[in-house]
Amino acid sequence: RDEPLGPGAMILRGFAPDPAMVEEVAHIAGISPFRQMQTPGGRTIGVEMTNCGALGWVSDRRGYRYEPLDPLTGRPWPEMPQRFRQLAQEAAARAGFPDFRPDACLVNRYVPGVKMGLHQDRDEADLDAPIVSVSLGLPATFQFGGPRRGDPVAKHALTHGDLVVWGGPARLNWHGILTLKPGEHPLTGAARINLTFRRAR
Ligand code: MD5
Ligand code: FE
Repeated sequence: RDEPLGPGAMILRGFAPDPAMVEEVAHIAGISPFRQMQTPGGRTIGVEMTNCGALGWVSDRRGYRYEPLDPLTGRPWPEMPQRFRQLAQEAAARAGFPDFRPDACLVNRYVPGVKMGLHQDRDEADLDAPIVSVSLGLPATFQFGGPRRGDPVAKHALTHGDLVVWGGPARLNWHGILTLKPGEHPLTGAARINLTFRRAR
């Protein structure tokens, strides 16, 4: 089930299919609701986002950054569930990154028609730490490029329970998610949820 994507990147297919994952997300969203954020340029991000853990990724007119408080509630982000932390650590170790201690988990919610354009994840202080991503609910097509913006991109399907680890030479690769197609999933309804575990500082 381990499927190398390239140097530093590996898909662990069906690694996290437990319905409890989706229940944890509902609990998190009950404390810090999903919301659409603004870009520094004043556009609205289509993907709805929330976070759990000590730090959460936020975007607004002032820029992209990690914050200890949810700007919507003024309170700390919900705690990172123990099973999330453990899963991310286990997957990272399996992909060759022992001792991964995520302090941030960005939770993305895609509904049909929503996409995430090609970008790099470089707001984290420690780029030696990998990013672990978990896909739940509806399937999506993931675009995986190289370290330069114009590098060719490969496409990979990510379905419920798939986990991906990105680190080392793949850590700054360009990537995105194509427009989500309509559908219904028994656990998430008409949505795809993606968790990304990060070491932000
Ligand atoms: C998603 N999320 O499915 C994706 C999965 C994000 C984001 O891109 O920033 O929230 S994470 C994919 C990822 C992370 C770090 C590096 C690479 C891919 N990569 O090198 O391709 O919502
Ligand atoms: Fe990303």
